[in-house]
Amino acid sequence: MTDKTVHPFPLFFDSDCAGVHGENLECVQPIPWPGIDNVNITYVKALAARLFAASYRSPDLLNLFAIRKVHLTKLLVHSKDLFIRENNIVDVVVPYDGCVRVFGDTHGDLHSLIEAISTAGLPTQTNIFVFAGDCVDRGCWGVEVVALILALKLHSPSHVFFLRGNHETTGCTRRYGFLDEVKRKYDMKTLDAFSKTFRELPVAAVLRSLPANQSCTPVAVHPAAGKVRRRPKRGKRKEGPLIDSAPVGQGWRATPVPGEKRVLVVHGGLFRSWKAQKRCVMTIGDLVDLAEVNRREDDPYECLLEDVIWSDPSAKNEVSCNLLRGAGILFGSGAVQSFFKRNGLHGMIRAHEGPDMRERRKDMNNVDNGYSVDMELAEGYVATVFTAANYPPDQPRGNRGAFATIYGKGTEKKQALPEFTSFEKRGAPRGPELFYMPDQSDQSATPRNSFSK
Ligand SMILES: [Mn+2]
Repeated sequence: MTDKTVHPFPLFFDSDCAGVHGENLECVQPIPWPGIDNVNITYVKALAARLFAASYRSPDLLNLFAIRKVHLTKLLVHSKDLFIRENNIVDVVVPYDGCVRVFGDTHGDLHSLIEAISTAGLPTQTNIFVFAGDCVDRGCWGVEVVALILALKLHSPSHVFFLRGNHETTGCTRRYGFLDEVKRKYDMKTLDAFSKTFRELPVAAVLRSLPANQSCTPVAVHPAAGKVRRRPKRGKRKEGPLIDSAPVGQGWRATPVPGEKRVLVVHGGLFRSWKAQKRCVMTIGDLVDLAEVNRREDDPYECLLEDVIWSDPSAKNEVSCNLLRGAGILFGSGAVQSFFKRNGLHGMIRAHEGPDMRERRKDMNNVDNGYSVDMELAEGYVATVFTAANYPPDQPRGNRGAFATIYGKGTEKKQALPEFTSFEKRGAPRGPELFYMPDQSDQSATPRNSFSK
């Protein structure tokens, strides 16, 4: 970081924006809001440069020198308008001559995210991005990570997708640091804007590799998608307005096209059916169930929505409660085989488990390289991808971060498994630890870092 002429991330920092190396932050002015119609790649790069520079300084300076509160709110509100229009399951056609990149948990690790995107290339119509959730909490730069992803989404709505993880919820953000981060950098009103955007995030993507060149087929988004009818449910529930479901096939295609390969992307994994109203019933649901549920909850703590963001694969061939998490289920290969057959799937890429979690699950592969192939079955595979390198920040395990790539059928890449790209973290501030502590006492979480207020 001493050489001011060569930046470690030239893809992002080819602009002549002052302060891209962190040392020159005093030169940086907060980026002006370009207007919703002018969120172009120049703007995204200039924003990334400021966020990167600000990561070397006190969190208090983010609002002053990188991105003003009113501007951050614009990103949140405008992207929320896009997410509202997306179905629970977004339909992603893998570009025939291109690819889809799937990114796992980043947990406020801005530098792993920048490293990953620098390797993957910027999103285009032949380089589609799917973020599989858990962008906030624990790391110190959750605001920055989300701001960058939302800027990419606004720049390229049909080529960037952001799925909800279990940390994009009110409960987790209160306990695992994001609340304290946003309070420190902005205020509670801004946190509220984050929460309102998070509750609109879709929860799954189906990546479809088509046998013929249909790469330019736009992803259909129905105006009512995301505002689907709530299933009747016992007990007291806050009822939102009832809006007719988006027709199946608009926004999500239930029936596979002959010859296509379909890969499901979710944060956690398989989920129980709505029929399993009682928690002891372990009936696995189908994509149709997931497509029809009302996902707009601050804290999804009901079978189906909770499971999809909390569940983990298991080496045991059964479905059981996920006692380690206290939420979601553990699903074995039998459930996966049946689920894949019923839903015409050939694979599942999920995130959710970093090196610390896998340390506690000795019968599963480690994720030291940022990924793990958890199941290889005749019907398809289950893989885990984790993008934050050297995680968790308070007790780093030295792991590499990674993302997964699914190539289109015109690229002559083997399709049996995704391609995984691992990387070391570079360009991160050095020195004392930089992280937020889980709130395990009456005291609220505080950043344990070298910045003093
Ligand atoms: Mn998670």
